[in-house]
This record gives sequence, structure tokens and C-alpha cells, in this order.
Amino acid sequence: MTQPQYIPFDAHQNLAEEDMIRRAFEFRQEMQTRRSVRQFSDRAVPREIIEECLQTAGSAPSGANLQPWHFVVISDSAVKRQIRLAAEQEEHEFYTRRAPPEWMAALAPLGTDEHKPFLEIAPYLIAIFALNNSQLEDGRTVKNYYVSESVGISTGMLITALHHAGLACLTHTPSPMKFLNRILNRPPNERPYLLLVVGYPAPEAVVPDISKKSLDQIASFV
Ligand code: IYR
Repeated sequence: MTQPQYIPFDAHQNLAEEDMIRRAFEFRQEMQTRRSVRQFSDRAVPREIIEECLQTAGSAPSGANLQPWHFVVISDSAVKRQIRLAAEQEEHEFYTRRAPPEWMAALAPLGTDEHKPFLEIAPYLIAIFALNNSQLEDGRTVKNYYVSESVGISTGMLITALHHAGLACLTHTPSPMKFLNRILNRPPNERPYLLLVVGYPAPEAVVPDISKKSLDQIASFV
């Protein structure tokens, strides 16, 4: 069994409490301007921003630090087109057959439908895969733990980083998403987790008039 190796933890910033409160407040203000956007501009985004944000995502905590994720960044228009066609096919099934009335009712305030032009218009799609197992550097295959939790945390950090950098995104989940393995040539141990659409909002973009729950509604202190 490998013995743990420790190094001093000197990266913690020791902030004054008043600064911490201000920073927490300011960060909340910043994050509360994030909205899921469904109308994107085709304006190009520097790849370096995406790379930085992906490295933030890659710094997320994960089960046994096995980092069970893979991000495929798609900017090629032919690949984006293939993804749009496959996603719209699944969405057509969803909206015309698969979705039970209750689900349709829950979605009604968002005004979504089977048409997903943003999959071709936005400069980047990021397909996020969850790895049930991983290849170690020595070639061994190991099982991953808490995969959904780990990939969810990493995805949340990615969305936060993209927003902080000044980009908009949409968490898109065509279901089922197996077509992503085929189109992106990913192995079967990788489960498509989510498709993030990334770019700038179109100048004419609108968002649904919906709100978030208050602190009282989402938290209790005991
Ligand atoms: N995947 C479909 C439906 C959809 C489902 C939920 I839950 C949403 O919050 C939004 C949409 C689509 O993308 O249209």
C-alpha cells in the first residue's frame, strides 16, 4: 500500500473577517448575474479562456482524487452540426413522446423546445464525460468512486469560472446522450454527463422571468 506523502499547506490566504464578508457578498452579487442562456452570438472566444476555466474545473475535489472526468472542447463546425442533429433527434422524441405531462408542465416556464440552433451558433460546446474507471499512468485500470458527485462539483466549478471570465453558458442535457461517445470517439467507460454550450449571449438574448429560492427556503441553521 502506498504511504501518504505530506507537504506543508501554505496556500491558505489569511483574510480579515471584514474582507471575507465583503468578498463573500461581492462574489454572491457576481454569481447572481449568471443566467442560462439559449441564444448565443457566434462571436469567437479566445481558446485560452476555455483552457483556464477547464483547469479550474480540473482542480475540483474528487473521490480518492481520481478526477473521473474528461472534457471534450468542440469548435469544429462539422462536429457541432453532427451534435445538433443527433441532439435534436433525441429532443424531438422527448418533446413529442417521451416527456410525461408533469415534466412538460415543469418545463413550461422555460419555453424550451426541440430546436437547438445554439449547438451550431455558439463558438464552443464542452462535452463532459464521467469516467466509471480510469487508466493510471502505469497502465492499470482502477474503479472510480463518487463519480457523479465529483463530476457535478467539477462542472459547477467550470460554470462558475466561465461566468467569472465573462462568458455565458447553458447546461444542456439531451437524453439519452450516448451519441456523444460515437461522434466524439470516446470509449465506453466514459458516460456522457452534460453538454455545456459556451459563448457570448446574442445581443437580442432574452431569459425566462424566473427567480431563485431565498436563503430561508434553501437553508436551515441548527
Ligand atoms: N433536455 C431537454 C428538456 C429539458 C429538461 C430540463 I429538466 C430542463 O431544465 C430544460 C430542458 C431540452 O434541453 O430541451
